[in-house]
Amino acid sequence: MAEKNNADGNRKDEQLEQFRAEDAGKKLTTNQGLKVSEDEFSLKAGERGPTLMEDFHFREKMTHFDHERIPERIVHARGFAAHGEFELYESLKDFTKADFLQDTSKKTPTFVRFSTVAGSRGSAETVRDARGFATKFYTDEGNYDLVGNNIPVFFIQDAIKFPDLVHALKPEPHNEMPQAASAHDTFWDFVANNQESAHMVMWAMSDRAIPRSFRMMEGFGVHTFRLVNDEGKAHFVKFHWKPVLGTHSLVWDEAQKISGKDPDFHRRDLWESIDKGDYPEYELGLQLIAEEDEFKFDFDILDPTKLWPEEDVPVKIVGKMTLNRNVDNVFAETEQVAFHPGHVVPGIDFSNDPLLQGRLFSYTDTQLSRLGGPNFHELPINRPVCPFHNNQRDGISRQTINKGQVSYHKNSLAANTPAPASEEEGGYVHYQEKVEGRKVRSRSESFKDHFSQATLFWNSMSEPEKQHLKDAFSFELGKVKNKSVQQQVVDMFENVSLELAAAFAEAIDATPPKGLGSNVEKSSPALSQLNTVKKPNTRKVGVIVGQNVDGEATVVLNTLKEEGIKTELISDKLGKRETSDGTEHEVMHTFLTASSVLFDAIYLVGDRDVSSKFKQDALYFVKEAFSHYKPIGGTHEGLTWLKEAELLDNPGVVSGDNMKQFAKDFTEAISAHRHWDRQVNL
Ligand code: HDE
Repeated sequence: MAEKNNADGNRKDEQLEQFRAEDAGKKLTTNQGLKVSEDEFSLKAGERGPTLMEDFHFREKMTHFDHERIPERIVHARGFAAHGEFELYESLKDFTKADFLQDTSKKTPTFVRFSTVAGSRGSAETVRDARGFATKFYTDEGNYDLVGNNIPVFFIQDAIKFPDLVHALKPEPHNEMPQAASAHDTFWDFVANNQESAHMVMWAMSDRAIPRSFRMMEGFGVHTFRLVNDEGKAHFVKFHWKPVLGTHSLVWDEAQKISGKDPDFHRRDLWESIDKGDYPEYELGLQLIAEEDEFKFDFDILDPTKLWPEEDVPVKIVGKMTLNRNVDNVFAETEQVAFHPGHVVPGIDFSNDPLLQGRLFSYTDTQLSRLGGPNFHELPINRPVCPFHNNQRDGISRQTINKGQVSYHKNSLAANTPAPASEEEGGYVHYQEKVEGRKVRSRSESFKDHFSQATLFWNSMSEPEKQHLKDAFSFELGKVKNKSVQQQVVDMFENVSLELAAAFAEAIDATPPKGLGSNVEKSSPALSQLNTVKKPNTRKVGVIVGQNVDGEATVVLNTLKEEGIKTELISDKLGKRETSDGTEHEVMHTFLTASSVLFDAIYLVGDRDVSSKFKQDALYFVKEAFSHYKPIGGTHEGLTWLKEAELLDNPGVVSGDNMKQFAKDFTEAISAHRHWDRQVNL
C-alpha cells in the first residue's frame, strides 16, 4: 500500500483487497479449512435414522447460520452505501490544517452510507423521512466522518431529547405500527409538545423528504463545526454536499406506489448508476463564519434547528466527491461500517451545539451492542488507512496481535512508546475555547425562537412546493386519530403560516387557526428546489412499443442516449423487436413487471397492430405518469393515442413527426424534471 493518499490508486481499496475472498471455483471446506465431501445430507445413523451429534460439519454450518443476524441500527437501519473518492478544488490552508484539505493533487478514499431514519432494515426506501448521508474519509491522519442528513436542521436542540423523539417517531410500541412513517399520533403529539421541531417538520413535510434518488439529494453536516488553521485561528463552519445533478424529488402518490412496486428503488438506482459508470458526484461546500462574527445573526449559530441562509453566508464550493465503486458485500461493508461524528482529524473541531455534544457520546456506545464489543474499529471497512497504535487490548473478537510486554503509558520498558505526538507531529489538540459557566439544566434564551426559520422555509417555497406541504400535512394529520393532537398541530403551525395551517385544518376538519400568523417576510431562494440544477443526464425513460417498431424511433432513442438519457423498452411481452430500419431492440419490461412510477418520463411509440388490452395498459402508464407531472412523449401511433386521450397541448407533453426535433424537445422536457403547471384532470 502507498504510504500516503495521492492522485493514483485508492488506498482503502488496496487495504480491503487483503480481506476479500473469492469462493467461486474453490473446494468447499469447513471454517477450519477441512475439505468436506458432502453438503446436502447430514450424518445419520442409517438412511432413515436420527442425525448424529458427531456431525461437526452440520453443527458448524447451522451454528453460524443461527447467528448471522446482528441488531439493526436503532435509527437509520435501512441504508445503502458505495465507495468513492474526494478531491479538492483549492487548498483550504487558510481555514484548516486538515491534511486532506490542503493539497489539490491528493485523492482521499471515501465510503458513503445513505439511509432512511425511521424504518427497519427491510423497510421501503421511498417513504417520507429524512435521509442519512454519512461519509467516511479515509485520510492519512485517520478517519474523518461527516455524519450528516439531507435536511440541514434537526427536530430537537438538545441530545437528551433524542430517545423521546425516536420513541415517538418509530412504530407505536403497543402494536408496532406504522412502519417507516411519521403519519401517526405519537409523532405528531411529540411535535406539538416540543415546538422546537417546527422548522425540521417543515422540511420533513416538504419534497426534500421524498428524494428522487440518493444521487439527487443535498447533504448537510447540520451542526456548526469549527475549522482551525495551523496558526490556531478558527472559523465556524457548516458542511454541505451539493449533488451535481441537482436536488430533485418524487411526488407523494408516486413515492407511496414505488414503496410497493420496488421497495429497493433508491439502492437499485445507486447500484445501477455506479455499475453503468454514471458515477454520482457531490460538491463539497462550506459556509464559514469568523469567530468574531458569532453573535452577528438573528439566530444562535449553535442552535441545530437553524440554518444559515445561503444568501447571507454563501456556500464556498471547495471540492468534489465521486462515488465510483459498489460494495462487494453489503453486510461486511454497509452493515458493519460504524460512523461517529467524533471521528475528526486535526483542523476540524466541534462547537458547543448541545445536539452535537450528545452525539459525540452516542455513536461509539451504540456500536458496542450492535457490533458486539469494542473492537469494531478493526473490521476491514472501519480500519483507517494509516497505522494505529495504543495500549488498548483484548475484548471480543480482537484481530490485532499486539506484540511485546508493554501495554501501558507511561513506561520505561518500551522507551515510553507508543508516545503521544506533539501538535507539530500531527497530534490532535482540542481547540482551546474558553468555557465558563454554572452547572445548569437549561437552554439559552437565544434558542427560543422556534418559528422564524420555519416561516423562512415556507416563504421560500414555490407555489407547487407550498401545495405539496399543505397536502403532506393534510395526509399526515389525516392519519392521526386523536382530535386533540390534530388541533394542537394546527394551533402550533399557525405560528409558521396561517395559509398552511388553515389549509390542513380544513382537510382534517379541525377548528381553523384564529391567530395572526407569522410576520416573518424573509425568504431564501436557495431553499426552493425549483431553483436547482436541471439536467437530462441519467434520467430513465420508459418507451412503450408494440411488436412492430417504426425505424424512426431508433433516431429518437439514439438522440436521447447522446444526451445521457437511459431508455428501457416496455411492451406486453419480453423479447427482441426489430425496427423497420433493421435495428434490434430488447424489451426489458412488460406492463406487469414495470410501472410508470419507476421512470422519469414515458415515451409512447405504440403500434397500430395491438389488442385493446395493450392500448389500455399503455394509456394507464401514460396517464399515471401524467398525473405525476412527468414528461410524456408521443410519436407514430403513440401520438394518435395521446390525442385521443386528450393529453396533448399540456405542459411537458411533447409530440411530433420530425424525430430530431421531437428528441430535442423531449430532452428539454425531461431536464425540467416535472411540469407543475399542468392541470391534472384525467
Ligand atoms: Fe444520529 N445516530 N443521532 N443523527 N445518525 C445514529 O448511530 C444520534 C443526528 C445520523 O449510516 C446511531 O451507528 C443522537 C443528527 C446518520 O451508519 C445513533 C442524536 C444527524 C446515521 C445515533 C442524533 C444524524 C445516524 C444509530 C441526537 C444529522 C446513520 C446507529 C443528538 C447530522 C449512520 C449508529 C450510518 C445514526 C444517535 C441526531 C445523522 C443511535 C443521540 C442531527 C446519517 O448512535
